[in-house]
Amino acid sequence: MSAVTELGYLGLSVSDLDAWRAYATEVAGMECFDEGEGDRLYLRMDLWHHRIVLHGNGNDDLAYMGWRVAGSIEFEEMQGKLHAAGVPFSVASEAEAKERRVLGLLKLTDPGGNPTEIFFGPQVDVHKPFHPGRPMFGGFVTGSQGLGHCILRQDEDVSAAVRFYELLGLRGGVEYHLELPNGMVAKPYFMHCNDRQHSVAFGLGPMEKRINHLMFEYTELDDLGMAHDLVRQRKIDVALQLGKHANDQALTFYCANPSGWLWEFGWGARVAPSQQEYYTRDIFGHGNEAAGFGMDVPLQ
Ligand code: MBD
Ligand code: FE
Repeated sequence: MSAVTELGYLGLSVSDLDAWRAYATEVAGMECFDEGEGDRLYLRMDLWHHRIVLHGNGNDDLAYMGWRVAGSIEFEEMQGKLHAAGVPFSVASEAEAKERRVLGLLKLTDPGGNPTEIFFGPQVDVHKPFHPGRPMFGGFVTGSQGLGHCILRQDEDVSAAVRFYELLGLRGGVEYHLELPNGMVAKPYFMHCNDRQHSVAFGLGPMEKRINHLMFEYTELDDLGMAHDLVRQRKIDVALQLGKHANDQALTFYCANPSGWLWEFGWGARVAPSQQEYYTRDIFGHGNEAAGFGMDVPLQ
């Protein structure tokens, strides 16, 4: 049965392309380039043509996310699965696929209203070494684990989102019970499709934007440390301080990006365990700092 294999790319709508270029390169260390289109910048994290497109059209939110399937056979099978489940989708034109730098593409919407794409055959520029936007000790963890993970808005119906992502081929479950000050218990839901412990999660509560955060991971601890120094020097808002998550056991911190939502900078995640567990807090750290980013959950 066809299943997605990785979170392959993201499109972000942004209002300040210059601020984004500086943040993505000088702080995060991604490679940034444009191809003269005038309305967008590309961010590179490995040998792919890009992993992130910054569209300068002003929404400051997630524009779309791209889930990969292995090849054309799996792409056909996925269409059959979606059709049988009664999930509406449209197969993109050749021009649209070319715009995304993929061989085939379909578009649909997840139950939270998040624009979702399923593709195969990304353009990989193996002739063009990854050139980080600032000096880096290593690179980004991508490969078969995709570019990272996202926490998405699914405020209407988390179970509908679970069914949707299960249909795409992800698996997962509730991994935390977090007691909130108001006596309620948050039960966030984490889903994976490869060794990355989770590629998508939801159920942290109501969200203003489609996306709460994007997490990406450095191969070297020193690159996370350097990013942390740069974030502190530039006085960028830190929503969650350095800490280690119980589920993926990555050392991470969360800071504001120029669109006012969060990037989670990480290092050292473990691979997904094969059986479900749940936790009541993180291992250490992740103390709340800057408020207003939808991350006021008690992980300590
Ligand atoms: C994560 O990556 C995360 O963002 C939260 C809130 C909890 C566990 C792992
Ligand atoms: Fe996260």
